[in-house]
Amino acid sequence: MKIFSGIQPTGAKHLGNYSGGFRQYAATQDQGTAFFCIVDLHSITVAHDPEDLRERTLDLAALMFATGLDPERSTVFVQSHVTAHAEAAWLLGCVASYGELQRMTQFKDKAGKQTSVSAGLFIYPVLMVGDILLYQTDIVPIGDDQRQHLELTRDVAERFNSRFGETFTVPKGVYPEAGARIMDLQQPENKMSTTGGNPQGTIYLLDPPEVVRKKLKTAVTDSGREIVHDSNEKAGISNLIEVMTVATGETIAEVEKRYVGAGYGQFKSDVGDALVELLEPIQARFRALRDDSAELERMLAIGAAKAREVSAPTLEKMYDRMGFTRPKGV
Ligand code: AQP
Repeated sequence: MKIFSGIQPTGAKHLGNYSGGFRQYAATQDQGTAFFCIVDLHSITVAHDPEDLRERTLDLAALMFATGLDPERSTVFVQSHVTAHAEAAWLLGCVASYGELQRMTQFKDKAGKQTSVSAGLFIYPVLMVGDILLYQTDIVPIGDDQRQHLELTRDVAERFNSRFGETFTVPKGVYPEAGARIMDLQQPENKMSTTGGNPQGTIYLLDPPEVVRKKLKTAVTDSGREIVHDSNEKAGISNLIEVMTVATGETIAEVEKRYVGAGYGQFKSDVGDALVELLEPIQARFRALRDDSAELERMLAIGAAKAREVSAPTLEKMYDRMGFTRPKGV
């Protein structure tokens, strides 16, 4: 089985990224041949600072290993180090339709918040389609916000296969049972987000313990008392229950049972403690890894070499099936 997922080196990574991303990467890496990609080409779809992008790329690599990716088992690499990704995006951009891309809700949300919208932001889902298909991926561990992009990937793969002949495995998305969409602690109707969220309602993975505890204490809830999961009526408390499941590995029912009769104040404080317990060892591992940039760069270079080797035959097949001549005899 082939596993692939990508994550952007944009901004500070948050608990939502941990829930839908990092922890699923570590959990799925044992199920087959796993590729985890730092999608730096995606990061330039919005205004960015070049120096910041370089630093964030290494930060993200360190976080991926700190949250449990094993370089012996998983291929961790940077998207721009493997030129097949940019090439596949062009070929697949001529298979995906303008109408499909116009329907992407993430594009509509992000474009609505900016005065200048790059063409890259519009076509970025096609880059993601290529990222996944180049590895003949069976499963893609992601959060709920990526569901529509994964559906697009499946549609484009099926269209390519029927138009040009069987070329791609059609991948399936894998979503966490609880915590597939962690919400902002201050605005529980919105997802916890790098670009669109409220920093006070966002738990960053590198937040110090006292900051984590404070953000939990001031989390928005409702006027009730019961710690029960009901996303429609009790969005804030339901989100905190899911945060607790992410921190402890319990199910929603187990958390509810443990807090029968307890008040919101105690619960919020316990969620804060559980998160600190989860994050402290990750932060310690992160600091140790990040201190040695040369070693991180070496690990990423090994990952890129493997990713190039595995993606190249699929890219060749795409060119061939689409009728391109290829350079020969040189
Ligand atoms: N709130 C979330 N709950 C669960 N999973 C989430 N993910 C993102 N937000 C949540 C998952 O994290 C993985 C990596 O995402 P990404 O950093 O590449 O970018 P994103 O999905 O666009 O989300 P961000 O980081 O919050 O950026 P914004 O919102 O600014 O675009 C993905 O698997 C994603 O599903």
